[in-house]
Amino acid sequence: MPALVLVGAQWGDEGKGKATDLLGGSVDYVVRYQGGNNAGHTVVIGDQKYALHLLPSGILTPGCVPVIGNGVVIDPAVLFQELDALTDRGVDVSQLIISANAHLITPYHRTIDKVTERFLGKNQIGTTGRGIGPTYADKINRIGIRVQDLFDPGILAKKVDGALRDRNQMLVKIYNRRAIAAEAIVEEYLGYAEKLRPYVADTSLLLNQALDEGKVVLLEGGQGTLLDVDHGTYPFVTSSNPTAGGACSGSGIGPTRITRSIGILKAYTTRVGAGPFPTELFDEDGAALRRIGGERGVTTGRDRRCGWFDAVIARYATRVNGLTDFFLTKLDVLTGWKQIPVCVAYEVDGVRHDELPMTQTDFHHAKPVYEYLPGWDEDISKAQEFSDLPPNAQAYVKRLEELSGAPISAIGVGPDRNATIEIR
Ligand code: 2SA
Ligand code: GDP
Ligand code: MG
Repeated sequence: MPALVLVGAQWGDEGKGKATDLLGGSVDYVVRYQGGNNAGHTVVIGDQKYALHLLPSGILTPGCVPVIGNGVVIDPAVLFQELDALTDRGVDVSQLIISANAHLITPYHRTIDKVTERFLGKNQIGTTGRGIGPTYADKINRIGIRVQDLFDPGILAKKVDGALRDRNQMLVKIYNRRAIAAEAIVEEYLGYAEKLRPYVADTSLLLNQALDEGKVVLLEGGQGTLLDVDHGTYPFVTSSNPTAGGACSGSGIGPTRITRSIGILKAYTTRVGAGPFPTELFDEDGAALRRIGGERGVTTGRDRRCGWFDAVIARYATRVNGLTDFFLTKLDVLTGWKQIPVCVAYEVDGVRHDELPMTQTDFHHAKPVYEYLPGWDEDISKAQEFSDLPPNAQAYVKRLEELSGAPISAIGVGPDRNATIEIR
């Protein structure tokens, strides 16, 4: 039986939290497969708003088992803060399962994230400062700390000591910072061991057994396609693979199990952090999208950069994720514009590009080629059927579908779980 994957089709914050929550009722497991508490996934249920960072959005659906897969990086202090906050609000978190192979973010990863960013000056990536990049760097360097290491104090002490040897030299000599003491970190992290133990399992084994039994597994991506370390706007990316391929390596599920790959696509574009963004707006339209769309980072509170819809990016997301369909979100935010520009291609030094340019240099110089679609004034936030939308809104959706290369199966017209048009 199937696994399905849900990925951000742009630079993140497309509304993946809401989409995961929507699907939660029809799936048995929801799995985070990459990233960590850099993510900010918002779910609105009636008058209750939840901001999830590390936990899968499926944690809010009773009966659905939330899983933190091996590809995720975990800050244990944040994990317990998030679990406690949900418990205080009456959410049952006892079903959570955490991979023994997931890597741990430590205070030195957070410190290195912050000092390296500061050192880059105006060339900053604009990271969330949560220690994500340095933790993945240690994983790839084979000096990372994994969840299972907490259950072997000798190994933990050896690993923290080993990792800090080089890191302390760097902190002291290059960044003029104080060295970090290994003992304090080992003591703090051993303190998490018994609290974590009940949640820890071989998640790959459990998920594959669940699939064998006919259960449905939803793999929930964080960030987005253009923030992928391989397929995104490198180096202005996160340090993991949010794209659909990452769902396999980050969960231990084989690609033949995945039958659906859903791209979450905002009806316009946003980005938080530095890096190229061809349709970015620096005028009143950009400010209006930010204001009406509430475009502010869920984790850091930073203003998001805003721009018009970019179909080149949507087509690219279809291709690199093998998307079967899209959820189009935040269509309601576009109500009130006389006409809405849609980027259909780029121009780079006088040459038209219908696909993402091969080189970073060309992408940095890409100028959008716009098509202008007529807008609508009617309030669409109560629409429940596609036919409830005004004709110009219908035409906008149809054109985006045509340009993006995969069918749109749901449309978001408001933050609430129910403010959704499902297209059958
Ligand atoms: P990092 O911290 O190493 O992952 O940062 C590297 C880049 O990835 C971007 N990034 C994000 N972009 C959009 N949304 C994210 N989550 C939060 C949200 C962001 C926030 O939901 O609003 O609150 O600022 C997210 N996480 C990472 C980041 O901006 C860097 O460009
Ligand atoms: P994620 O990281 O992809 O889960 O997205 P975020 O939660 O960071 O940002 C999406 C924001 O848009 C959240 O505040 C959601 O509540 C909100 N949202 C999601 N879908 C819709 C929609 O269709 N319309 C409106 N107006 N807001 C939406
Ligand atoms: Mg977000």
